Order: sequence, then C-alpha cells, then structure tokens
Amino acid sequence: MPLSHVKSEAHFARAQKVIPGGVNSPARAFGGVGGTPVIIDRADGPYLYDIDGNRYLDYIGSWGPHILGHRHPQIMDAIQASLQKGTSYGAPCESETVLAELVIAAVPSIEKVRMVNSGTEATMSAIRVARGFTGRNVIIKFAGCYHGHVDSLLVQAGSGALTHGVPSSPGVPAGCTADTLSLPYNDCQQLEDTFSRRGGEIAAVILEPVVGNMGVVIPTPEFLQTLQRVCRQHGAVLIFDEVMTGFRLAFGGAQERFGIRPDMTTLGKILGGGMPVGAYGGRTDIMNSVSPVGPVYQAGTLSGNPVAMAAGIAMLTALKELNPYPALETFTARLCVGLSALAGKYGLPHTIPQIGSMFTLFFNPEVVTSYDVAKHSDTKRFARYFHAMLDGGVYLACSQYEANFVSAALTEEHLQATLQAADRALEQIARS
Ligand code: KE4
Repeated sequence: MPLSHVKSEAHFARAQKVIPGGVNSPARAFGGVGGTPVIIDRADGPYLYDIDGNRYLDYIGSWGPHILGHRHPQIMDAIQASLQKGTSYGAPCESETVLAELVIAAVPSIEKVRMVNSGTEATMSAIRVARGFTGRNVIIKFAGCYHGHVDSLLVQAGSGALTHGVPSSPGVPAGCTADTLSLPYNDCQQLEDTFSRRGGEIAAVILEPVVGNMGVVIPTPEFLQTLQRVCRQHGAVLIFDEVMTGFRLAFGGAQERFGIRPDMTTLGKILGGGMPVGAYGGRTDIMNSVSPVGPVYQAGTLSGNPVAMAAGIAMLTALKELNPYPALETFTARLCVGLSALAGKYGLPHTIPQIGSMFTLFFNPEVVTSYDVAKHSDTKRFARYFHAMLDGGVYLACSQYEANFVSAALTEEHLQATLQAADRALEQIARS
C-alpha cells in the first residue's frame, strides 16, 4: 500500500522553485528511481521520519556518516557541550589536535592530517599535494569511482554523476582533465601498461579501495597489490579515498582490512559524526609540503570547526569503545543472504556484493567488477524495487549505483522487518 507523500510532494514543488532540482546534492533527487524525494523531518536511531509522518528503516545513514545510528547520545552530548563554548573561532583550538591524534592512532599510514569540510575538499587537496610533492601532473582514477565534484576527477565519475548519466561533467575545461587518466577498476594489465608507458609522469593514483559509488564493487587482492607495487616502482603517490570506507569497513578503514599502506588517505562522512568534516593525510614527507610548512596551498575558514571536531571526537571515541564492526558484518551478511534468497525465490537475476556494513543489490546476473559491468544493471527494475521498499518503510540508497549502509542501531527486529518488506517488494516487481 503506497504511503501518503502529500506534504513531501508539496514541499518539493516549493523547493524546486528556489534550489536547482530542489536539492542541495543531486544524489538525493531520486533521479535514478523517479518519483518525488521524501522530505525528512527528523531522524532517531535506525529511523528516518518524513514530513507526512511516515517512518523508515534507514539504510543510507546520510550516505555513510551514521554508522551508530542517528542522534547517538555520546555524539549529541558532545555537540551540545561544544555549542556552549561558541561555534567557530578562526583560530586553533584543542579539539582539532585531539581529533587529528585519534585519526593518526586509528590509521597508521596517516602520520600527519589536515581537516577540511567535505570529502570533495579532501580529495581535491590530496591531488594538489601529490602533484606538488612529486612535481608531476598526471593522475590516474578508475571509471565508476567518485571522489567528490573535483574538476579534475569528474571523469567517468560514479555516484550522482553516473546516476544522472553525466559521468564527465560539462563546465570542466579540457585543461582540467587533460592530465586525468581513467582506467577500468580491477584491471591489473591496463594499470601495468599505463605505468610502463607513462610512469615518470604520474603524480598519483586515487581510488576507492572498496567502491561504493557504482554500487559496491570489491577489489581483487591482485589489483591492490599491483597498485601498491607500481606506485612504489614509479614514485607515484597511492591515495586511498576512504571518505566512505574510513571507519566504516574497520576502525582503520579498508586499508586495515586489506593490509595495504597507501601514501595518502582521504576521509570524511563518519569522521564528522554527521557534521561537515573531511580530512586528508599521509606520510610526513608528503604532508610537510602543505602550507604553511611547505609551498602547496590549501585553506578553509571553517576547517577544524570546534563543533564538528567535538562530534568527530565523540564518534571515534564511541567506535573504539563499542567496536560495532563484528556485529555489523554479521547483520549485513545475514541481511544479504536473506535478500538473495528472496530475489532467487522470485527468479530475479541479481548479485549482492557485501563487505562490512556496505552492500548493493544489483539487478545484474554478473558479478560487478567494474563500471562496464555495473552499467548493464537493470536500473528500471531497481527503481521499482526502491519504491516498493520505500512503501514498505525501508529507505535504501536511491540509485542502483550507490551503496547501502547498515548502522549499529539496527536490530534483529529490523532485520526481519526489512526481509518482510523485501519479500513483498521482490514478489511485486517480479510480477510487473
Ligand atoms: P563529499 O564532498 O560529498 O563530502 O564527499 C565526496 C566523496 C568523496 N569520496 C567518496 C568515496 C565519496 O563517496 C564521496 C561522496 N559520496 C556520495 C555518496 N555516494 C555523497 C552523496 C552526495 O553526493 O550527496
């Protein structure tokens, strides 16, 4: 039974008059699934509540940040306490150092770290630093990976760019992307060949060490090992974009799971506990090229904002205390086994890559290893599944080319409710 979205529809019509597409980020616009985005009124624990009074089990958690669920007491208390001391100083404060120390303790490859305000700022800055440090210009990225809306990285990008069918954006001058090479993810041979031909020009390779932005795509061990080897051989900076996977797949991120030590790492999402925080960091020799120590300029009025730092400190402290990762892995694995059984029961070709608390149900019979495979997914069938689940009170990522995120606020009761909604949804779409 479809839910009532009368108020959301009315408000979204109003929003579209004053905000492009009615959204401040295209990923929220339901472009990949059609229909009208529900307007959220509030969130608590595992739930989102829209302005029509509908309640949803939340499987995006603000696209990753809310690994402990919404309004976690430790994070909310820290934000409230910080607010009593003001909102922003434009001068150094203790909490910036405390959060930097927590990041460095959690991610050993990070020896020095700079806070910024978004994942995009983190990757944009990391690219500039890698180019400044090496004196080289060429950057390698991988098709389907999304690293924020950085000019030089909006080439065959994933996430909203892929969802909306514009993986390489207009408005980016050719000069900005002339030095960006986009290779197939998980393709060791093309990586090797590119380095053989142009190794001396390559400043950095940036990748999602587990892709979330074309749906979940897991790297082969050989791919990661090849990456590390060729970067070291040719003096290129290996950048793990862990904006999504950092503190998500393990406390030390994907690099902890895979035992790979990148030269630089970008972070965001969970790091801010729901507040706007990004960060980039890595080897001391590289990070010492950043102003004011070195010549590579990067700055930000609200970087290291004390309220955001307080939220990040509370988040990382809670994650260390609670260690939710084993339970998240078990929950997510059980959920995906259940979803796959249901999709199979209704004869729906699918694959469900899952790692840690990230998963995607691809309506695609092939195991998705790269952009070329992902793009053959049945996005129309996904759209019907998404809306059927939404009507069932389950809020999934609104694109086939996004990851879902399980939070520690979800319990057995929620797992069963999700599978019951999926049973109805998958039966419904199998019939249509
Ligand atoms: P932000 O600038 O959106 O904070 O971070 C950009 C970014 C960088 N790197 C990775 C691996 C990312 O996943 C992101 C942002 N992720 C998307 C979701 N796929 C954010 C959602 C949105 O754009 O609204």
